[in-house]
Amino acid sequence: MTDRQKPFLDALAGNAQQRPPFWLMRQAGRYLPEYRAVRAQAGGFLDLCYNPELATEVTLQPLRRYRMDAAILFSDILVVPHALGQALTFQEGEGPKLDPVRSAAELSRLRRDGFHERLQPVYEAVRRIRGAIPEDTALIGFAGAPWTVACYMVEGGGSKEFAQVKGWAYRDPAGFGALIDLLVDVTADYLAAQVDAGAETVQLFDSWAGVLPPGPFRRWVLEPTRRIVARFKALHPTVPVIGFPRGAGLQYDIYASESGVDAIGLDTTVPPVWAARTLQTRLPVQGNLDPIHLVTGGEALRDAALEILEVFGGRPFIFNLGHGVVPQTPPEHVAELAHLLRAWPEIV
Ligand code: 1CP
Repeated sequence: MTDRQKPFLDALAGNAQQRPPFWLMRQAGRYLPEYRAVRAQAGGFLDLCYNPELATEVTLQPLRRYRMDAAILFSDILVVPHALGQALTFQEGEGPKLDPVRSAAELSRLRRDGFHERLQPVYEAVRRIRGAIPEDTALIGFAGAPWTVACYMVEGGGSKEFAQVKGWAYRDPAGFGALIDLLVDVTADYLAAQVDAGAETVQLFDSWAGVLPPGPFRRWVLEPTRRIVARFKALHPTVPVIGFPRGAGLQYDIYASESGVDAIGLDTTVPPVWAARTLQTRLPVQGNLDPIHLVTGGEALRDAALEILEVFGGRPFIFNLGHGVVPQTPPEHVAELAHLLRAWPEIV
């Protein structure tokens, strides 16, 4: 099947679709009972990420229910620091915990040799998923962008203030820059290896792009993204890259024009009319329904989805959420949304 026959890839190539293709960030996960069953069988969350058979199964689960236009590899952005040798655990209900790296001297704890060997199970999952998805469904690979991955590596887990990671970046930009440089290199190679294994596009998740002021945004979000895209494109010139600089606000504009990404993911706070005029005239956009609408459901969900479709529908567009599906989402509400998206524009 050619790209033109996969609506998701066709939209990424810059062609408007009669019915915009869709997928949902975190479309696999705890809101699905069948995910919770496999997760219990796997042991820990990381065991699931490194088990090609089970990672394939949970990747396919949402497609069976909702027939999204794209599958996203089931994994996590934190397998990259883990493969660099940083200790990582996921405690039930608590999120990730890492042994923090907070100075140039501590960078020596990270090792690049063996990186791809440790990630072999992920590449194997990509190969299996590609072989198992329907013909008209595309496969998305992904990684965290350096700034966001560094946030977890330096803070040692989730954070509210980002005081440790910002503190290091502001106090010692050369030392912190060495961590970012390392992440640029391994992330570009990691994404390229996912493509070698069968991924047809890749998304860079910069979930914490929105916490930096303008100067540091340029240096730690925009520049590293630009370098990853350049290094990745040297290996795979025709494979599209989707950037998702969550919370970037007014900086979405320079991110769209300077990062080199082929398409841009909009978070929930981005006004669609502004984005249609300012960003979508330059590149395909993806987004941006508030995931809480999938918790609420009903008329509010329907109205919000239709509003997004009406604003972005005539140009290259991929329908998605503005952030990931949350665990308390009733699966029936996702079914209602999928039904609406498959019926549009006839439904209105
Ligand atoms: O208990 C469980 O089952 C673990 C919950 C979970 C899941 C389902 C985590 C832990 N990660 C994932 C999968 C995941 N993570 C995917 C799978 C593909 C999909 O279906 O979309 C993806 C793309 C991610 C990416 C990810 N992990 C991001 C970027 C996107 C985002 O949500 O902002 C981030 C920031 C992470 C870190 C992470 N992993 C897991 C948690 C709970 C977190 C967030 C921690 C925090 O709140 O800071």
